[in-house]
Amino acid sequence: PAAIRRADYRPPAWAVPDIALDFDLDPAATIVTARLTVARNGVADEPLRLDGEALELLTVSVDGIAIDDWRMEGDQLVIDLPGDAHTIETKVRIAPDRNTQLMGLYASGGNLCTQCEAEGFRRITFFPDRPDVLSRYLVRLTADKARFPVLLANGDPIAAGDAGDGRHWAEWRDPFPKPSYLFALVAGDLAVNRGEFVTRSGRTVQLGIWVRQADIARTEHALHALKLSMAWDEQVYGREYDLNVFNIVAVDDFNFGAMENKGLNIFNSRYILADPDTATDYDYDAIAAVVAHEYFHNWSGNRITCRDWFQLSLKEGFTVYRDQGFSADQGSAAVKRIEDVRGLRAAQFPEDAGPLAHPVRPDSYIEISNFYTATIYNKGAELIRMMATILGPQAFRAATDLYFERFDGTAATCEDFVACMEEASGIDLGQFRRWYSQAGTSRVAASIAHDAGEGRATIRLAQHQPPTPGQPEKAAMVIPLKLRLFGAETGRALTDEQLFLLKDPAATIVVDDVTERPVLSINRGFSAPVVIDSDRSAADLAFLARHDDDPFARYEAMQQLMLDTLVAAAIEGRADHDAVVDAVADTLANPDLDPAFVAEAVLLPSEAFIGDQLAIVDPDAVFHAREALRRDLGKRLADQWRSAYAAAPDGPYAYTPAAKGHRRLRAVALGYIAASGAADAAGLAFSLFESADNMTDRQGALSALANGDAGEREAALDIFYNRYADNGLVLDKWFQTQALSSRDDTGDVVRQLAEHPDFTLANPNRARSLLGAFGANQRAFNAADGSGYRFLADQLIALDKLNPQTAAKLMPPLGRWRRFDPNRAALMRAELERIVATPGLSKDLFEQASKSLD
Ligand code: HT7
Ligand code: ZN
Repeated sequence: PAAIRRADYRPPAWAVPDIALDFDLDPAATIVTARLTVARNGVADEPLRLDGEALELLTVSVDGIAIDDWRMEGDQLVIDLPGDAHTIETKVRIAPDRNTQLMGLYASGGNLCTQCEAEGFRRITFFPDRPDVLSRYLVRLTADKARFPVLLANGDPIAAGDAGDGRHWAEWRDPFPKPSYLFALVAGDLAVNRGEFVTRSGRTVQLGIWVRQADIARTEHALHALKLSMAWDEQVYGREYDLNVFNIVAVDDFNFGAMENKGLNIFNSRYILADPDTATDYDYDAIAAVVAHEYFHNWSGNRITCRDWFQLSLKEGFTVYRDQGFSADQGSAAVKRIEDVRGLRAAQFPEDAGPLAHPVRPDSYIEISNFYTATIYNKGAELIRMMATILGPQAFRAATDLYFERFDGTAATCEDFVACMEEASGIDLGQFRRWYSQAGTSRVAASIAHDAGEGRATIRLAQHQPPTPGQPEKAAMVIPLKLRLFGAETGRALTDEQLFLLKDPAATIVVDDVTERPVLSINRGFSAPVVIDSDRSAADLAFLARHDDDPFARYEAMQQLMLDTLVAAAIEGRADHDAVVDAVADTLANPDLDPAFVAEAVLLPSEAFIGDQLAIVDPDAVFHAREALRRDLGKRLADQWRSAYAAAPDGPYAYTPAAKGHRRLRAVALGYIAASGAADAAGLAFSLFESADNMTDRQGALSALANGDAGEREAALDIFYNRYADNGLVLDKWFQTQALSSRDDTGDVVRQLAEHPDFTLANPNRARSLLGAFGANQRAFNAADGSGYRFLADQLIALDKLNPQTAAKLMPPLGRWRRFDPNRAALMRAELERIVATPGLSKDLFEQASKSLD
């Protein structure tokens, strides 16, 4: 398959100012009639080209007259048109119930719904399916009234009626011109939880969360989050909602988290449905974040969209930054930052260091669905955060105001966004633009020297840009680093916090009046998404873990201390745990710290992150080093873990920041008690499992049991399964918990679970719960005999036939062969070669697998 290049962008030859769509809905055979008004866009002689995929074309007419001199060029319907403005009508037949890719119009749980981003609209009707063609949509839906009593589309409802023969119809109009990827419809038997929001200018918006009747009681949290999001966007960004209705529909079969279709968001049900019995605190947080994210897209994505898919981070990076700000404002901003950085390191850093590394604004792709990545989303958000840091809050807000005002109603570029940042602040971001074009995670070497006689500290910084595929050489970046010095003897701050912009390959900062040995606190708040290589001793890291006033820097010092200890243990088998044990003990004993922060700070880095620090990953050595430290911490701090476990106040479940923090710390403490090998650990976990009134505690207990081999393990897994057998989202947790287990037999268990009657590749959540979790289980997946690789490749080949997007998203663990020993590397490569050689492979999986072999 051919690559599409950013440099080849050309404006569309034809505009489509208006489209009227008529759907005669039937799961087996839906007829779609599309009437497009088309207008030549300045370029003479260009025929009209309409994208289409898997469509059965029935008729074509131009200006009301049927024609047959159209032609197909690949997947494009090409029509030569004499004039500059015409009306084109096409009629096609599609089969939603055979659509297993879940792109275009498809069936889920007996209902019909759509997913059009990025290129799904072409699977519904012929259209210039590119984000820079903006149209006003008028949509008429007709369907069987008993089977599909609810008919929804974008915009506002304008009319509805009876169509006879047990059928009915509804019309919706969206007054805001939008690209085809934001089109949506839903037809189904759905119940609604309704609400209202009064905007700051006094308009009342009707809100609706649509789910199957049995789930209606689990929609309150999402509705509440939606109202909070609408108010937050008004207060923080001055953005008001613009239609009279805002609907959200939850579906069980969905390739992603959710979709921001104008006025009709469609969600994976896991990001809507919650009650204390079935959803963890993590789920509650994720629901609020995704509801906010999709809502915020109404401005950053819908009112201003992307010129082309290379600009995807324009909407996604900015919107992630916005949803991170929203979540930070709902609870502990420090804990939120820690969670976000942990997520970036788990998903984006490995991407940047591997064969699929790409810039935040890529230069080419084969299949755009493969570029909905942590780099576009999360690193993209870090770029916005760095600009906000460099500009300061007032100039940043002025810049976003300018951006929203200037580009409203248009399809814009990342460059347009950066230019607004520059114009509103007067700050030159010329060098900063490299963050958009250069892939890879920058590294900064940092050291500090102290001349006690002169009272002078000298900080030396040097940046390094590692090579990535297609980018062997790179230029220096501008790296915003927040710095502060602390006195090793007194523990007091020696300087204010300073923002230093590292622009050159190397720089020196001299600080005078430093009268005691300074300890360097650097990249505070994770001000830049880089790796800091510093030679700080264990004692200095422990010092910062105790004294730094920036909570992120404090957490970071603790993590670095743990990481240094674990890397030394994995490489040399040396196990000097004292500094870590002391620092964890101190943190647990500090009454001034928020339990939610403590829970994060005392958690060991993941096996994968430890592996990322090694030249060649030895999964068994990493696992054993980490387990040994966990056991030691569990044993040596036994009393403190027991106190932390018991400290959570009793009482019914409440979703408040304080209660969440206590539950988190309880789960972490339970993990350490279990790791210590205490005789009563399984009993403790089982009794929490049985007595808990909420899923957070219950799942925490189940995970602790799932890692061990006490008799309670099987009992808990059975009870859990039987209790939630008819709740797909909770069953996903049952599969996932077993696939993440640290037991020796996890590979076998996962292979058996793939044969379980409840396992299916047809549902993306279920596929991800087993295969995604297994791919993330470093030791189990990387079994030396290659059984994990073979299993995943078999599953991906089978999944590719049903749902190529989901298969391609689950492939990256197989592409990490360069990071492993020659034996594992050869086994992984053999599976990648087998995938690439599979007849009929999708371009989604082909792109991922072939690039991973290079
Ligand atoms: N903008 C949405 C992306 C999305 C998507 C992409 C590819 C295939 C299916 C998809 N469903 C949703 C989600 C978001 O970032 O808000
Ligand atoms: Zn998004």
